[in-house]
Order: sequence, then C-alpha cells, then structure tokens
Amino acid sequence: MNKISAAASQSQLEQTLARWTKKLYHKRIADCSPKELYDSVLCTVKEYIAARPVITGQRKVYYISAEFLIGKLLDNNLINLGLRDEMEQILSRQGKSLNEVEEAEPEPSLGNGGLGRLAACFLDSIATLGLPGDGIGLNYHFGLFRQVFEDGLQKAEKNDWIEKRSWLTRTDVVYTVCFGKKKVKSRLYDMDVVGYENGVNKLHLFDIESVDESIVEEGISFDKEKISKNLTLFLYPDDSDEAGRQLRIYQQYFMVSSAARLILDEQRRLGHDLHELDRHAVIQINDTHPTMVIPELIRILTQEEGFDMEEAIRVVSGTCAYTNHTILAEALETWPLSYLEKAVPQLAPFIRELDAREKALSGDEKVAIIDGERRVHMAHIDIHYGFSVNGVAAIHTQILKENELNAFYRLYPEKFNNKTNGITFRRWLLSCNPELTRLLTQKIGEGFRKDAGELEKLLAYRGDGKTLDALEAVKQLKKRQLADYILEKEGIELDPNSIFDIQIKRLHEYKRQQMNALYIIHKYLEVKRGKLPKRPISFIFGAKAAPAYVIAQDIIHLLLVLQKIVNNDPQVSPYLKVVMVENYNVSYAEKLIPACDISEQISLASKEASGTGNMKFMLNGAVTLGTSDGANVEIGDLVGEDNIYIFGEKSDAVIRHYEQGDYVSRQYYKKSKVIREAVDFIVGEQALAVGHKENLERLYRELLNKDWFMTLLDFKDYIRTKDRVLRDYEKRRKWKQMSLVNIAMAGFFSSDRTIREYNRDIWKL
Ligand code: 26V
Repeated sequence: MNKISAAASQSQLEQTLARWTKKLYHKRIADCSPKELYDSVLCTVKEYIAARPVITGQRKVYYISAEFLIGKLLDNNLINLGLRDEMEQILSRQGKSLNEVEEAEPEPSLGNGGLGRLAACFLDSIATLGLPGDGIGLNYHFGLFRQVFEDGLQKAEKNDWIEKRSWLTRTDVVYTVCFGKKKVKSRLYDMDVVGYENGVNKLHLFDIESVDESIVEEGISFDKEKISKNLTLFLYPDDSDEAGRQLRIYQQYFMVSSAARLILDEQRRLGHDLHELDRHAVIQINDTHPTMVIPELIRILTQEEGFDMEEAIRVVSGTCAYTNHTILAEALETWPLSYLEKAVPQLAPFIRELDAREKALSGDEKVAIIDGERRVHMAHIDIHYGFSVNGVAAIHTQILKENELNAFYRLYPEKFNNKTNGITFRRWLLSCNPELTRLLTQKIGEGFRKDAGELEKLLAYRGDGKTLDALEAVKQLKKRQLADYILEKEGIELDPNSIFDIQIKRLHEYKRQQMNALYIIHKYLEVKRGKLPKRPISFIFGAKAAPAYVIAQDIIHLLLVLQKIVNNDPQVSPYLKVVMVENYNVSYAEKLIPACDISEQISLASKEASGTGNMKFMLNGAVTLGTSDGANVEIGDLVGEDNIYIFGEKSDAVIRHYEQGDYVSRQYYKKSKVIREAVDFIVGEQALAVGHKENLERLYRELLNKDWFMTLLDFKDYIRTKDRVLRDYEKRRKWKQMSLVNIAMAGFFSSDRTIREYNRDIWKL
C-alpha cells in the first residue's frame, strides 16, 4: 500500500488518537509508552463523548451520594461508545495492547464499598436507559486509603489518583458555602457519564477551592482553622473518632449546600417555577450522608425565595426520596445537635423546626428527630420529610418494615418500598469478562447486552456438553489469568486446577471473614492428620478494614498469619493455599470475580442489607455458598435450591437471639471439639510463632467472650456445607450445569432492572 492510500484507510478514530499522541508527546502511536498512550486515548475518548447528545427531559433525578466508587473508566467508556474493539485493533496493529494501556489508568477511590459502587452502577444504568439524571458528590483528593501489608498488619497510605489529565473537567461554577460566619468556596468538577449506546449525563463532584494537599503529613484530625484546606482531602473510612465525626458534618454540609445551589440554579435555568420543584426534580438521598439537603433546601426556599414554611416543606418533601443501606445500629448516623449548631448554625433552627412539627403530631420517642439526649437522627429526617423510603433487597426491606423502622412503617406504610440492588453488566460482564461475553454471544446472540433477561436463553444449553465445556474453558482461562496476576503482584503461586474459593468485601465482623479463616484452620488440621482434599483449594481474600476498627485489623492479621503458615508448610501447601491480596479495589475485583468457583457470601443472616458482589460472581458463573441474607435469598429463589448452597441460622432466629440476648459463644466452644480446635489454633504455638500475640489473643477473646456476630453459631453448618460444595465440584457435569444456571438467571440483577423500578415507582421521569 502506498502512503496515500494507507492514510486514507486510517480510521477517524486512529487519526484522532494519532493527533493526540502528536500533540501531547510529539510522538507516533507506535513510539508511545503505555502511560503516554493512556493520556492520548483519554483525550480521544473525551472528544468522542463531547460529540454525544446530552440526555434531557421535563423531569430529572439528582442522585446525591457521599460516595461514587466508579473504578477505572477507560474500558467502560470505550464499550459504551462502541469503540472498544476498534481501539484494541488500532493499538495492536501498532504493537500495543489495550490492556497495558488500561493498566496505566489510576483508580479513583471515591467510595468505601457496596454503597459507593452501587451509586456508580446506577449512574451507568440511568444514562444507558436514556433517563435524565446526574450524580452529585465530592471530589476527594486521596479518596479511600491505599492498603499495604507490613509485618502482617494493614497500613493505610494515601491514594493519589488525580493526575494532570483525567476524566475530571474543571468548570466555572463556584459557590460560597457558609459554616456560620466562616465561608469557603466550592468549585464544581464534572465527569461525563456515557450510557451504553446512548447519551451523556454528568457526575458533579464538588471540591474546595483552597484545598492543600501538603498538609497531609499532619494527619486528618479536625482543626477548625484548617477546614478550608482539608475538607475534600479524604473519604472517611468510618467515623469512629471524634475528629472524624466533626469533619464529616462539614463535608456533608459542603456537599449538600453545593448540591442545593446546583439543583436550584439548573431548575431556574430550565425556566421551572421553584414552587413546582417537585414536578421537575427528584432527589435520591443515598443513605443518610446527604440528609442535610432537606433542611438546607427548606432554608434556602424560605430565606431567599420567599416561601412560607408550609410551602417549603411541601415542595421539598415531594422532591426527596431516601434509600436505606443498613440495619446495623452502629452505622446509622446520629449527630449531637451541638455539633450541628457549631458547624452549621444557620441550619440548626430548621432541624429544630422540623423536629418540633413532627413532635406535635406524634408523641412517640422512637420516631423523634431530636432524641432525649439531644442527638439528631438523620434517617428520621428523611423518613418524615421525604416521600419514599426504600430498602435494597426484599429481606432487608421486610426487616425495615417489621423491625428496625416498624414505628415509621406504621405511620407511613405508603412510603415504604423495596428496590433490590443491581450491577451494571457493562462493567461486570462485558468489560471484565470479554471471553464469557463472546461465548454468550455465540450461543444466544447479542440481545442480552441490552436486555439482560435474555440471558435465560442459555438455559436451553443446560444439557449440551459442548456448551458446558466451553463455559469451563472460559473459567479455566480466567483462573489462569488471575493466577498469573497474583503471582506477579503478591508473589504467591496458585494452581489454576485448584478450586478458587473467594471472599472479597470490606472487612467487618458481620461479614464473618473470621468464619472462613476458622474453616481454613479446620482444613489445615485435617491435612496435617492425613485427610487430604480430593483437589487443591485456593482460599482467596481481599478486604480493607477501617483503620480505627481494631478487631477488623486483628482478622486481617489472622488471615495473613494463615497465609504464611499454610503456604510455607510443605506438607500442606500442595493441597491448600491462602492469599490475602493487597489493596483490594474495583480493578482487582474485575480480575478476581471472573475466576471464581465458589462465591463466599456468609454474613450473619439479617445483617447484610443486600450485597452486590454476590450478583457479580453469579453473573460470571460462580456458585454461591451463603447464608439466607440480603440478595442471596433472591439469588436462591431464582436459581433454585439445587444451584446454590445456603446454610446457617435464618434471620428471624438471629433477630430472636438478639432480642433475648441468649447467644453465648462459649457454650458452642465448650460443646464442640471441632470448634475448640479451630479457635484454639489462633493462640496456639504455631500462630504465635509467626503472628503478634496482642492481635491474636484479642481476637481469640473476642470470639469466646463476645462474638457479637455469632460466628460459632453457624460454624459447624458452614463446615458441613462447604465440604459438600467441595465434593460436588468433582461431579463436573453437575457443577458446570450449576454454573450455567447461575449465569442464565443473573439477568434480574442488572442495574438496568433496578433503575427501571426506581423510575417506575419513585422518580417517574
Ligand atoms: C457503615 C459503618 C460505619 C461505621 C461503623 C460500622 C459500619 C458498618 C457498615 C456500614 C455500611 C453503611 C452503608 C453501606 O455501605 N451499606 C451497604 O450498601 C450496599 C448497597 O446497597 C449493600 O449491598 C450492602 O449490603 C450494605 O452493607
């Protein structure tokens, strides 16, 4: 081909990319490093996004959330623009790999876990369905900490994710946010949210103008003089210390004050009368972190827009809807009124007013906004002064109605509704598992990409040996890819023929990573006694723990101790391996989930509101080993009891144990040799030889004397059931069929379905 026709055959995409590599680095595509290519592809994609239509409409949802755990964006944006395959080919023709380019993208860590990831999946689905809806949140400079392991313990470091070129676009929008007499400036940064073969919405992230990254050495403790420097530096991993709690109020008010301005400005710009705000806008409040938007809007409407109080309350209540994400008492936000009076004195009178109006109607202390100890219950503001309250899985909503929020349910039955969570299949299938996507397309066509329900067509192949083998081959490939990655990152060698048993989620006692650890001990002791598993097992964990959460740190320590003992024991390591991956995050999840055989969802029944990892695993062909909790219940209903392993006490029994205070872990320990053996191992010679006495003994005492989340209650059933899972894995045809059924029935958990339901019942866009 001569030069001219070569240039002519170059695609527009390639030309744009080449223009960017030239502009940014004075290089040709072929001469760029992965990082240089990443920057150039980023700019190329941004240009394509700018050419897409903005999604508009008469009514719009604003999804306010303190967390948007968006993960890396390049691959998803390419997929949603329909450009991924072409980009891959362009790069590969120049001897480059798209995968390597994507490795160069830093991962934003703007969320803790499920709640933030859900918000990100929702934005993807809102845009994909072509609904007008923007996210509103904060632009944390360091986000959630980066986890490193040192001496068997978690250390937290800052995650510096914002680079010169990023998905963020700085806008001219600047607001003044008042903390009493103290004023700070907030600036808006935008990210585009491209729908799958659809238009574009925005993620609006506010940042403080005067942020100063250099003060990080001084820690994150609250200093009144410093809020103008440190407000958006960190995402709070929890609020277990005083300084954190205070600064969180400042962060939350900064977020909602900016959000309220943005929403009102936009609605005015669209020509809408603010008295009809509830006709044109709906605000979804993601957990209680954005709750102050309710009194803030009422304050603005009365003080600046001439509304009377009745009218302001009517309009705001008709606009705001609340999602509850947990029943854990320690996770429900209550702030001392004095904190609020100090941080946001202009808002406190409105909270007192809302409280007084509510108290005049109902004398029930249980539903008070301000309680007898002058603490403000944020969820109570949402429930009294919003029009919708939803839980995130069927069982969770039922527990809210019957137990935790029963007093409210009796007041406002019509406000309560369920919206079972979902996940975006663009990220959790198309992007993270292109091999499975290709196989599915071969078998059932393209339809499932737009209508996840079409995955059920796969059921027709349940008896087809070829399809079952092809599915197995994809799983095997993903296991090999993961094993290579883990060897490179963690220095631990896994056998791709071993069973991959994976538990990845935030470290919390209610999620019971400690129960899984006890199982590993149990298995280790069996192998030492000569009872060998039929096939090697790889136990894989990933979890960050809030730095102030002591027992969670101890559980991480135990897992790292087991990793050392098991992997270094030549008698055991051919049969068992333990890996606790460092710095588990969205990108790591995208590698782990497609490679999983057994999905561990073992929370104490009633405690996991939904879980969303369970759905991601199912979609990628893993079989769930779980309790009757959260969305596990609905997974079980869909696949049938033959295609899932459910064990342990049910939620009503657990709730009764709490009510009667009759669970005594030591009794379980005393009664069972199997339990004693496993628990005693934690403080046995071998563990103490490689671990820290303080951590191990504290965890041991916790399990024996408290065990608030009832590990020992379910441990024996867990052993029995998990042993059965391992035996069934050897019935290869049966296992592959289970895997197929799980994929086929996962369609319900597409966040497109969830968002359709939000829209049908709450948003009505
Ligand atoms: C927060 C805190 C904060 C302080 C101490 C302990 C604690 C424990 C849990 C939480 C989580 C609060 C909200 C949350 O992230 N919920 C998660 O939301 C997901 C999306 O709906 C859902 O799938 C998870 O089951 C639920 O835990």
